[in-house]
Formats: sequence, C-alpha cells, structure tokens
Amino acid sequence: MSSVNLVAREVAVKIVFYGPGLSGKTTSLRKIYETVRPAHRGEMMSIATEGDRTLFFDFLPVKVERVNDCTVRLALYTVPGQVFYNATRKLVLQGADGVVFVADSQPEMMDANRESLANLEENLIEQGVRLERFPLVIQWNKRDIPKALPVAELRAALNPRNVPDFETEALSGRGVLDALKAITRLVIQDLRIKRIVPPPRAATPAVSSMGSPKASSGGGLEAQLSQHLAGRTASGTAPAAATASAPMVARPSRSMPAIAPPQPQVQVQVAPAVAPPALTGQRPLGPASALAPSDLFDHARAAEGAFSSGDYGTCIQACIDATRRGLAFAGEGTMGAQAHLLRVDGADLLRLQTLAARSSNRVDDAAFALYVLMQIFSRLHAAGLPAPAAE
Ligand SMILES: Nc1nc2c(ncn2[C@@H]2O[C@H](COP(=O)(O)OP(=O)(O)O)[C@@H](O)[C@H]2O)c(=O)[nH]1
Ligand SMILES: [Mg+2]
Repeated sequence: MSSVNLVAREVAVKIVFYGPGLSGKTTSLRKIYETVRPAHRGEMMSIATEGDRTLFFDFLPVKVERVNDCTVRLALYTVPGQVFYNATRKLVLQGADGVVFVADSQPEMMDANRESLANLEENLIEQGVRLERFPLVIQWNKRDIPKALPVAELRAALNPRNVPDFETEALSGRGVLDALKAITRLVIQDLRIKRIVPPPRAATPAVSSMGSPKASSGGGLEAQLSQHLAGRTASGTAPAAATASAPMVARPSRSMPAIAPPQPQVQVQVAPAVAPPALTGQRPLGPASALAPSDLFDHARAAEGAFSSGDYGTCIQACIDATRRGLAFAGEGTMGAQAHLLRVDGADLLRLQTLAARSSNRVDDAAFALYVLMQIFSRLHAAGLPAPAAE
C-alpha cells in the first residue's frame, strides 16, 4: 500500500515477490539485501522460516533517494509459495503496489508456475485488482541450470501480456536488481498516473510522458535507480547493472493504460503534521507509522498491517523489532539504559517481551505492543532523535 508524505516528498511502496515454492523468491530478496548499500536498506526480516522454507514472509525495507525528486521507500515482501499457504499469500498481497513474479525455469516446474500465476490473478481479483492493469514484472529464474527451458517457451506460456521480463540467477544475483528497478519504475509510473505521486519538478523530466516507459533513455529515473540500488556488488559477481540480463522493457508493455481512473486500493496518506484539507476522506496513516521516524516507518507499517489483518503474533514481533531499533537511537548500552534515557516505561518494555513468548496472542496484546512502540516514537520525537544529520 503506497503512502506519500508530501512535505518530505517521500513515497513508500509495497512490492511483493510472488511465485511457486522454491522458485527463488527468498534468495532474490537476500541478494538485494547483500547488494544494496547498507545506508539504503534496513535489516532483512524473515518471519517464521523453517529451514530454508518461508512459512510466513520475508520483509526487506530499501530506500532509494531522489527518484524524480522523491525519496522512494520500497517495502519488499516474499510470500510462501507452497500451495497450502494461500491465506498467508492473501495477507501479504494486501495493498501491494506491484509484483515481481519469480518463475522457475525448469521444465518440471511449469505446472507450478502456471498454478502460482493463476493464484496471483485470483487473489488480486479478490482485492478488486485486475492483473492486466497491475504493475508486474517476471524473473525467469535459475537460468544457470542447464535444462532450463528456452525463454521464448516460458514467455509463450506465462507472459502473454508481454510485461517486462528478466533472465535471473538469484544465487549469483544476475538480473535480480534489473527486475527490481523495472518494477519500481512501473509502480512509480502507476502511482503518478493515479496522481498519488507528485509530478517531477522541471529539472527531472524522465517520466513526464505518463504511461510510456522510457527505460533506456539513459538519465532521469532509470539512472537514479541504478545509482542508488546498484551501489555495492556481492563478491564474485559483476555489477548487476552491467550483466547481460534482458534489457529493461525491451517490448512495449500493455500494463499501463495511458489514463487510469484512481484505484481504490491505493491511498494517499499524509503525516498528521501536514494533513492538507484537500486530502480529507483518504485513510490516514496508522498512529504508529504517523509517529515513526522515517527509518522505522516501514516497520511501523508492517506492525499495523499485521494488526489489521488479525495476525497479532506478527504484529508483536514487528513492534519488538522496531522497539529495539528505536531505543538504539538513544545510543549504545543496554535496552534498560536506553529506555531510561528516553524516559520510556521499563515495566511496559518487560511486559512487551513476555508477550512474544506466548504461544498465542490476543488483540489487546497486539494493541499494547503498538502502544509501547508509539510511546518510544513520541519520546524519540521529544528528544529530537534520530538527529537529522544521520539520515
Ligand atoms: N541453481 C539455482 N538455484 C537457485 C536459484 N535461485 C534459488 N535457488 C535455490 O532454490 C532453492 C529455493 O530457493 P528460495 O529462495 O528459498 O525459494 P522460495 O521458496 O521461492 O523463497 C534454494 O535451494 C536456492 O538456493 C538460481 O537462480 N539457480
Ligand atoms: Mg521463501
């Protein structure tokens, strides 16, 4: 679910990596984590993974600065691919702004690929979203495996719409960032068409022609994404931007209509300090994310998202994680010392820890966790932390 802070010209978008079990979604996210400069990403959070199977989801916040004058925050999620986890997939997909479909190139995985794509379409329809109008890119993953099907065959079976697609090897990282850049660009274009994202200022006209991708124009959005996403390369691999993966948007995409009516699932959300009257009627930020310092915005959104979906355990975990990070702004030392400096109630913190140990949580437990988180955010705010220079 996108949200926009007009004063900071900051947009937060949610991108979901979708696909059958074991196609390489978690590996793709890990590669992004390793590749993006630490200053531009948060920690990768894997919720309830067992061995290398994702049972709930993986989450990675990434920040891209100054895309057409906006700071873009990407909240990247994976879904569990196994057929029986559809309820979880629906939850994770809620409010997504775009999807990277990770297909497995091996012949024996074709049925699973088709099934997963059909499942994506069904789950989007339940949310009132039509896949053919939704920002989507495809990774043809595991290209390194010798028996991988030819891309033409994969396209014929899985990409009738000609959305941007990329040959990828998530293990080495080849192509993964190209796919991420493409989906980011499509999402921003889509939000711009829906008038969620402010138009670029005069000096940066890269996406001025709405709905007509200009990926290879060399400057503007594309160059800025490259600069900010491909800053660091994992050892042993070539910089992702220079690899021989499929060119971005090599073929025209019909995914973006030239003029689209405002879509109900995307909401403009404005921090309370700025709320202009023109935006009344839109759903406001949740209280925790409205208070969150920008480094913890995605965590607060994740906690609120889990709360509103009724997943109280995940909400509490996300609050505990954000609490730790929030307290750390007070400097080094134990959590107790950090809490003391910030005048956060230590007893509340202790109670929050005990909630995590419970086997099941109720709505009031999760509400309490959000309350503690908000308390920390407001104390940080009062203390002027984190200092602006740290950003
Ligand atoms: N050969 C090869 N193996 C891969 C690639 N991407 C992922 N894998 C492997 O496939 C398995 C499943 O990957 P994972 O990312 O956990 O799949 P997920 O279920 O989609 O999250 C793991 O053993 C990965 O190491 C790839 O591009 N090439
Ligand atoms: Mg996984």
